[in-house]
Amino acid sequence: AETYDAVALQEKWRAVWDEREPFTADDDSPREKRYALTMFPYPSGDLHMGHAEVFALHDVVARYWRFRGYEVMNPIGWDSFGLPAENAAIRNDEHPSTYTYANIETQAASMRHYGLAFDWSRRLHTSDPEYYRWTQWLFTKFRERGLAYRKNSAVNWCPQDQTVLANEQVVDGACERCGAEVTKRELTQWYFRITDYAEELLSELDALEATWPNRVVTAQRNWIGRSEGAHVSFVVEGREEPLRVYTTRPDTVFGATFMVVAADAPLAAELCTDEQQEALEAYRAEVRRASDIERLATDRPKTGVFLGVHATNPVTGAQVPVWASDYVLADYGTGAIMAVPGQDQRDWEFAARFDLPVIRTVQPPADFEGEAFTGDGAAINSANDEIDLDGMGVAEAKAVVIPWLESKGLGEGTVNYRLRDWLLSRQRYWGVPIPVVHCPSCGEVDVPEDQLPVELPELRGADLKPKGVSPLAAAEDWVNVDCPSCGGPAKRDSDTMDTFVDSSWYFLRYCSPRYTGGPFDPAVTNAWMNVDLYIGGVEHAVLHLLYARFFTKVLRDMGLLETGEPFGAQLNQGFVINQGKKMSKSLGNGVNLGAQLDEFGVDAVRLTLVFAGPPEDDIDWSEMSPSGSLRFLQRAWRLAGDVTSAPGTDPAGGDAALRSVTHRTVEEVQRLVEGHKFNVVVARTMELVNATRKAIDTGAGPADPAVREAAETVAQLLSLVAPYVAEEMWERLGHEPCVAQSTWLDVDPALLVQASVTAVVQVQGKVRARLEVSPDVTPADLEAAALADEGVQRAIEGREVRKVVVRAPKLVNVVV
Ligand code: ANZ
Ligand code: ZN
Repeated sequence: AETYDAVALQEKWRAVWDEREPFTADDDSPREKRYALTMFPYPSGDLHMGHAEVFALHDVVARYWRFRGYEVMNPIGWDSFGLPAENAAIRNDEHPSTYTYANIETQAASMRHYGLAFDWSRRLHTSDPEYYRWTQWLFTKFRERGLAYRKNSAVNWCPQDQTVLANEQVVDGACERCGAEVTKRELTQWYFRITDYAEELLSELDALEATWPNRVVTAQRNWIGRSEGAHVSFVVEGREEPLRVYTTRPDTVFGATFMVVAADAPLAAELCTDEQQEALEAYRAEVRRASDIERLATDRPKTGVFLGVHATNPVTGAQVPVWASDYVLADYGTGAIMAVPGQDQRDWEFAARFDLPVIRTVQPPADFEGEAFTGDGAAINSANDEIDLDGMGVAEAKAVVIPWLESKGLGEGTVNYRLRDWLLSRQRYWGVPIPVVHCPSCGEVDVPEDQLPVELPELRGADLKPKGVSPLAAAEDWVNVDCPSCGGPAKRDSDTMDTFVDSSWYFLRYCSPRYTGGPFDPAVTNAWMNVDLYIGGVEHAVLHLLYARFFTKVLRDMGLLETGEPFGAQLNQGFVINQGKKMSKSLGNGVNLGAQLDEFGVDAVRLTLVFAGPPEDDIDWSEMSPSGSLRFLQRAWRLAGDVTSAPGTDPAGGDAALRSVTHRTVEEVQRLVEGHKFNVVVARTMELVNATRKAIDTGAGPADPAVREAAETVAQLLSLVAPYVAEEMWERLGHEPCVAQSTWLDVDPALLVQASVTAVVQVQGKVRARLEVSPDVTPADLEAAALADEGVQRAIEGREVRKVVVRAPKLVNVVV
């Protein structure tokens, strides 16, 4: 059979696309706008199979919307600052900028080769000064609004990358990027006050439930971690100010037999008696040496030190000792707890270790054999002269005790969030300089707007290896400046920003990428936003997606954006794996994308990835058949060569059965794409190819206008996944390029009704005829048609018909 040359096709059509740029979005178009966004890549190396998958899936949607008549913006850019690129550059003994921009060019060329429907006119790189100028501007605006501030505290420190990390970047006590165990350091750092938006970030997740993956919504809810409880005040001997604690279980206050303060909080030293200061200091030194992994390990024995003071339990009047320990966190709640060992396992273990009393305040079930009982049950030991909780369940006891504490001035109901402020300073070179000058007389001074960007100095030849202090601090010429306020000698802030700051607003910049009056043109951006579909990896469920939502809300409050939620719908693709395992260097099971493309062609690889299964599922490449995909594409392509009617032929009057298949396919594809069932779109396209082939070979014939209609539809459907061969088919069918800009078939509702079904007629259990009948044929009509059939008459051979069983419209059974 006739075949095409995939490589030759690719070269031919890439030249046409490069010249025509068919996917440039028009801001002023009267059409309804749709914004398709794929997470922009880090420029570390060339594209890999994972990129190939996500871009192939994403392209289906972008191209489909275009067919549906929307003005589609489908931009691309690079998240080009940051640790991965910087680390790779240092390993290769290159300047990060050389390495980064070379990789960007490689990836851009691969994307073009891969035939993606990107709008190249909107391309951006976050490491370009004209981009990060606005990242700096945003930082300054956040500072004006009190949303960026500097504070000293114990922070997460990656000893490998020699930089601080945000809480979001610490995964199970290890650095999200390099896997090293994270330790603590006391440092003065910049923070974004994301906690101001905790409630809104949480409550607006409800509306996203319908269109966001469940696991992302859940991960964000857990990360924000809202809990309801109370603040309770304990009087401390010899101290005017009470010790306040945050508790989610104020109902257990009768069982509070000791108190624990975070060892690394200043409060611990404040409360500590002179005699105990030395012991406290020794303990704090020990705590600082431990990593978070050790600190959080549940099987680790509890440690702590007595502070030498007692507090009064406000409901029992008992004198309870105050301790310091590292199992209480300095930056959560008030940094101090009332310990209730009867109901809290951590407190139980602490009490056991230091021999402190336990009073149960919830009755465990008779068969309970554990230590602390954390379940629901009747309150016990929980009464004094004024209040009696005994017998109440947890919820009821809470509802009674909170107003009582409030009426006595002993506490108040409150809401708490696990979410912490976002630590954004990084002690690394390859990032956005923080636009602040430190002046001995004026303090922290913003670099004025007209002096932005503060450009990152090149420092060619300098040692950029991480040393715990940003390499910028050693760049004397750069770091020493005149104070923008008083003109005196001052120093630039030498830290750079977390890369996640760069990616928190890039989707806004895409809307007006060359705008010079601000980070984006509000009018244009508001016309494009929200992003209608955001496709990317689930690893960003908390970090990037939470930060981007935060930025969007702040920009809305600044009056620059109308929307407070950036991403309408979201899809997380699965992984491409090999032989059941994640691809990795150590396993040697990596699949090289370039080699696959060379062997099977772009179209076949893309089709394979989309057809593999639901987009959320992992794809095991070893189970895929790109050569099978290529054979199918050849089959589809041959249809175009067989059609003999002229382009523009009116399909009305063509073969009704084939037309019905074509129209039903197009109608169903609408629902399939919107429902992200891209693999089924491919399956339906395959069915349409089969139906068309059958019509050409054994049915209406190649001249029938319905055959042209079907073949043209195949070309359009295929262009969603296999753009090169689709373009070639379109040309062979006598059309001008590009198929992606052609008009999608207008579905005729009259053709959606199935025109006919096949009824099988059996005589004595043997099939003797197949009749094409209307789906609504009456049993009587079907029986008459069956008995009138020649083949059936021959089988009856004049014998007497004893019985006719009719199951309209599919089956007739004749018994003689
Ligand atoms: C007494 C109590 C009794 C508690 C009980 C729990 C069970 P969430 O739900 O995460 O908000 N806590 C408060 N501040 C803390 C801190 N800085 N570091 C470590 N633990 C802290 O957890 C709130 C509960 O965690 C609080 O309620 C407190 O212990 C503890 F049967 O208070 B609870
Ligand atoms: Zn000054």
